[in-house]
Amino acid sequence: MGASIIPIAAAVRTTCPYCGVGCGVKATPMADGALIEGDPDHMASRGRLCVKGSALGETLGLDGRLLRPAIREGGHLRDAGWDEAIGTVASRFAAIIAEHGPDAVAMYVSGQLLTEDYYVANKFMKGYVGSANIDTNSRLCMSSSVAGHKRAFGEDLVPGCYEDFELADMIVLVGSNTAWCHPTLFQRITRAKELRPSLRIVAIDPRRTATCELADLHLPVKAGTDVWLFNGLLSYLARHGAANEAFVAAHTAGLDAALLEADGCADIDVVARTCGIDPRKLLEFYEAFAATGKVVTAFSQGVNQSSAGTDKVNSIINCHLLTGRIGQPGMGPFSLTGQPNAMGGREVGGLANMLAAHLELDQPAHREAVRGFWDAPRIADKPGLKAVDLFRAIEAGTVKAVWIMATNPVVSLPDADQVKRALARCELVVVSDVSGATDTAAFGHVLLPALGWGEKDGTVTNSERCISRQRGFLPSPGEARADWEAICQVAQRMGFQGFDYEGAHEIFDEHARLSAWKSSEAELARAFRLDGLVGMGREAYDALEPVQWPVLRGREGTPRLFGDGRFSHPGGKARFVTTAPRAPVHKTGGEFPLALNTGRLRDQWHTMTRTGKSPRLAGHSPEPFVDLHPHDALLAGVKEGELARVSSRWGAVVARVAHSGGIARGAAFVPIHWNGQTASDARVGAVVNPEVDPVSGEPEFKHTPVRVEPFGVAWHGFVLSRDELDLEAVANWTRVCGAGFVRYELAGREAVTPERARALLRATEESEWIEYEDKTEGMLRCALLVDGRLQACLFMARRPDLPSRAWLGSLFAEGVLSVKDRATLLAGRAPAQGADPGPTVCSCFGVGRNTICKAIAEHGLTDAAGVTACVRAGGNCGSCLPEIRQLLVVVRESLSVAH
Ligand SMILES: Nc1nc2c(c(=O)[nH]1)N[C@H]1C(S)=C(S)[C@@H](COP(=O)(O)OP(=O)(O)OC[C@H]3O[C@@H](n4cnc5c(=O)[nH]c(N)nc54)[C@H](O)[C@@H]3O)O[C@H]1N2
Ligand SMILES: Nc1nc2c(c(=O)[nH]1)N[C@H]1C(S)=C(S)[C@@H](COP(=O)(O)OP(=O)(O)OC[C@H]3O[C@@H](n4cnc5c(=O)[nH]c(N)nc54)[C@H](O)[C@@H]3O)O[C@H]1N2
Ligand code: SF4
Ligand SMILES: [Mo]
Repeated sequence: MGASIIPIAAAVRTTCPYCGVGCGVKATPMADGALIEGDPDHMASRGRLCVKGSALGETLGLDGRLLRPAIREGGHLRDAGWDEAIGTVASRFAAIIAEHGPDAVAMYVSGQLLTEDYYVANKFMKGYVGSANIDTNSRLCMSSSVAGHKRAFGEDLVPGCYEDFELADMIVLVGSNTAWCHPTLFQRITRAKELRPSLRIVAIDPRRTATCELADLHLPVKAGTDVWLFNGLLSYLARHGAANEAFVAAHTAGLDAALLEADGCADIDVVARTCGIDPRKLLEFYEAFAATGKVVTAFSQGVNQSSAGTDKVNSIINCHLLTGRIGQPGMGPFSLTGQPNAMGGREVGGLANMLAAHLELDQPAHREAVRGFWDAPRIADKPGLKAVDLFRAIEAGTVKAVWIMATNPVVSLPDADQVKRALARCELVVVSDVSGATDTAAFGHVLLPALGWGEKDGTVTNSERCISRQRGFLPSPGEARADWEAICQVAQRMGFQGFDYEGAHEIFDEHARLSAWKSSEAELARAFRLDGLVGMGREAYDALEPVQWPVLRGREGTPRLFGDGRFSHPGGKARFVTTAPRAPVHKTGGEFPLALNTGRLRDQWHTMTRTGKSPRLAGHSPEPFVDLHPHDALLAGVKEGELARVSSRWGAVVARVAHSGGIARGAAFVPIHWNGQTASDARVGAVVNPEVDPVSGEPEFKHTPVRVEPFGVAWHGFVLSRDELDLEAVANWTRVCGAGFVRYELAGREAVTPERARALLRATEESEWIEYEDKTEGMLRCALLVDGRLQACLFMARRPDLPSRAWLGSLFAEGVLSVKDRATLLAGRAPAQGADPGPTVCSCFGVGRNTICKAIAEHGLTDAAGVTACVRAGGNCGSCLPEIRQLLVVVRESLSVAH
């Protein structure tokens, strides 16, 4: 979609750069972009793409891209050549290391790097600089699962594969909004349930999310209480004859202690009360789990991002070990990875407490093996600083230089204002990014332009251990280079050997060889092995088909692990981990009565540097919001549709109050995507507490005590404008892109006069200005036309009930406005306009909520297929189908009330 129809080159098979499902993409370069389709031959997705994947073509433009290296001097950035930029990084790193030792420098990298980038970053830091001060945003994401797997299995291994979701008789989704965050996998689950309605789905999430629409049972667990719930389950299973005694005896250790602890949760009523769940529903879940052999328990950030995250993971795995439900088709614990290459990062040892190729930093034999393989001058011999501690050390001045690559910590770390303070103090901040204007780049002393998706080449590994190629299909823009090249050049300039690769294929080959290195020695045995991928030249690498590791012989992959009951701990047994339940560290109450939960929206990716470029994606949730229970809103004195300030001990944001109906009393939810570039006050990381899990170091992103209060303003408004505007002087703004315009939502205290409006919209003598002002109503509406075309318009009023942005937005696609359109421009409605379509539900076809509800009511539609047939919504990528199902319920309920 979006591109012209004449291909200029053959289609290239690649992998989506967003979530850990790792869908295959077929990209056909076009004169003005690329045609993006699903790859029917990719095992992870079989042709499916969600709305973010299908909108990739809209994100490839070069606007906003960082295209040449830059160096900050006297507070100002100036262009620099690569040679100078590399020289600066290398010499300053070397000088700091010489004076203060290797631990005075650090890298902070990302699960969005390719495996090859990640591999050299890790080799550079741990083998050559000689410090393990390299951590990654996976610390914020998967580290609790990594730690949980290691404790249970002896190695960081995800046992199952996506097919298991189709083979299961029950799928338990814990702390995972799968419908929005792993959409094509969710579609596979949906399809499996359509074919086999007996497939039971349980969702365990404090919010009623779109995922819950598919669930037979939703347990609205109180945030942070999952360990009680799963300890209760373990105890129930043991007491009701559900244990697989033969499996437990032959293949596990540690049950007695774990069970002794779990028996503390034997009373279902007590657990139900602690977790805030109806005891009958809890029992229903326990009974179903006990009675069903094929169970997959999939979990994500509601589990990982907790000060008890690692225990949550192990409390889940314990239940699978007790029942022996692991390693066989249709069953097992399943950690859903977030980023496209979260898994690849774990393979190369991107975390500060790992080595490489699943070898351990704290084992001298492992260290010596890796050092020997790299022929490195030294090897880090103690764990480095984990993300949150790393930025504390930067603020304290013990770490003096940091190289940040493919992540935006000023937005995504907890206590994010602390990150600003740290970077402002740091002697040398190097930022490698595709985007020039990020909150983090604003602190960079050296900016290095990276090749982005569609330009770079390498591999990624998805949630089911499937390694697949990302292939370039676009020319390298400006002077951008692959991240691995930038690292290798700095390494070489610092005099390090072993960084002269011909291409990504050589790095991959080294990575594969390291996985096999000395693996026959008992002390160095590990399951992560790529022996079969060793020795691929460029051609074979370029042709590599998706394959699941371990790859031992030939190109044969391994869909499942542990089928033989052998685990990676010495002795081959899995371990039960004793998990004592504990509540989140910071309690709600007093000044901060609500528990703030943060997470994702369907159509945005993290800090929006890429999805933010797509008008199609912007329509679904155009503004930051705080979702509250109406009762809490009442207590806080805030109203739906108005602005509220959400504050904690650490910081504050401003967001519009919403009542999704899916949130419990005592809780609040704010999405994570807005940042300093897209809103004046909506960087929610600033509010989030910096508490971490003691084992994994993963932050408690899902639970911060907050207060909500009215954010008083004198007026609300919006501006649509072809050009970006400077609205900083206005009290509060947020921004999204539209098709041919930028949309600003505004609110302020000081009234805007028509003169001020003219200045804000940049009216000139030549342009045409129309305005309507009603001072008694506090209303101002104006439009700026240039050569008869709409250039910008501004609408403001005392209350936030302003005209729909949809019709006004559509005028930017027009040339000279018709007389009729001009006449009703300031009414904000089309001359003969039907109803307002409402907020976008189906982003592919731009179908709004009101249109869908109307169709359901008028045509008596009863299922999503009927809605698609009637108004097209849901007919392309299917990402909106869960919401369409929600609307079917809502409309039917309202109709039955009416009758
Ligand atoms: N659209 C979209 N998709 C994405 C991403 C994106 O930015 N946008 N990012 C990707 C990445 S990196 C990641 S890590 C994944 C994350 O994928 P998910 O983990 O599915 O997403 P989140 O919205 O962070 O949180 C999941 C759910 O956990 C619930 N939760 C909160 N606290 C608790 C708790 O104590 N217990 C339980 N059981 N649940 C709780 C929240 O209410 C939320 O609905 O998504 C990936 N996919
Ligand atoms: N409050 C709260 N905070 C959270 C979370 C939460 O649930 N709640 N979730 C956490 C999780 S799970 C995650 S994964 C993080 C994500 O947080 P971040 O990693 O900070 O988010 P992104 O916006 O994905 O940042 C990626 C950056 O890399 C750039 N980039 C893209 N491609 C490339 C490339 O090829 N090379 C280089 N060098 N740069 C590139 C992008 O422009 C962007 O600036 O957020 C975490 N923060
Ligand atoms: S589900 Fe969507 S975001 Fe995730 S990999 Fe597939 S297309 Fe990309
Ligand atoms: Mo993540």
